[in-house]
Amino acid sequence: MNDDTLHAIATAPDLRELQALRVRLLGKKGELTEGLKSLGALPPEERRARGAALHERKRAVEAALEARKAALERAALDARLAAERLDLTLPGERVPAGAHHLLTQVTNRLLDVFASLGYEVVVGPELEDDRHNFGALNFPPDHPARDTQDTFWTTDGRLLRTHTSPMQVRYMESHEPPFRVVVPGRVFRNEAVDATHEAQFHQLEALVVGERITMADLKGAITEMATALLGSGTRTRLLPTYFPFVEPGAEFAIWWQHPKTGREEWLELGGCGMVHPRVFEAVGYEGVTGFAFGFGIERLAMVSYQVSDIRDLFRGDLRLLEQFRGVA
Ligand code: FA5
Repeated sequence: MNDDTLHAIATAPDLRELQALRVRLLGKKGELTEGLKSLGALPPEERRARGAALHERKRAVEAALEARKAALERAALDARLAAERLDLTLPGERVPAGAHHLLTQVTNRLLDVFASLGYEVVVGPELEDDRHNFGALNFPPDHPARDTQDTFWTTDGRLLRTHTSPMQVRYMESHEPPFRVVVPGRVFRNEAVDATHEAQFHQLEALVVGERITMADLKGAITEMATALLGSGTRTRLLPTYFPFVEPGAEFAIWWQHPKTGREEWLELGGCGMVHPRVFEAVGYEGVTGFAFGFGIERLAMVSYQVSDIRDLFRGDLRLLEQFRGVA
């Protein structure tokens, strides 16, 4: 045995090799064990010297084995600690949270405004019948006003509502005045789709009925809404126009300063007017007056947030959705 043995121990690559060396040297039939066993056969003077040398050698081998074992175990532990290293200073993984669509945000903002003005929020069916969408709203059969609101029909004669106004009729059929209600919802039209027209979009409708409700109340309600949205001093404008279910009828606009361009301009929002006597007749109301107005939510959202193409609102493109997280 020579220092090659100690070198082999000191450089054993792993615990298995080290154990093999231990067996080869110190096992039952190991080199050193055999050497010690054979001492008995030696003459006494030689035995002492040889015995001392062998024991010395055995201690050296044992110490070398222990040292290498400790080194290999420490290296294994270090490798494991390095592999399992946990950096508690790293930022956590972000769980992406959803957000409301821009249209939902704008709608909720509007509903908050109307709730604060004392309006009840009601919703109605998107699949309507001719009577509620047209007939009771004073669109006679084959009247050209129907052409402005072409829509999709089911084979049983029902249709996808073209505006939220049918909820005026539904609400009045099942409630007694006085009341103020506001109706958000999706509507449909058979339109040639372009940057400002979709085949489905959203409207918000308001209806107020009671004794001696006047056009001044209508103008006041629109101004109150505009003020709540845009601040005090906001001006509103009504321009006469025709809708079969109101008389007089008007389109309304808000004078506002555009939030991005800073330009002051009229923002045309929708239609309004005093509820037509024929509509009251259709629902069996007498001795009351009322006003209604309705407008496109996409239009308000697009102008407010500079969305130039209405189709972008419905594409589900994350770039747009993320841009308008929590804005309204
Ligand atoms: C109506 O729908 C009436 N029901 C409004 C009304 C209510 C009048 C109560 C009187 C009393 P109009 O068809 O103009 O009116 O549509 C109202 C608004 O919906 C428009 O000003 C516009 O902002 C929006 N709109 C209409 N067509 C589309 C479309 N294809 N895509 C997106 N928005 C539209």
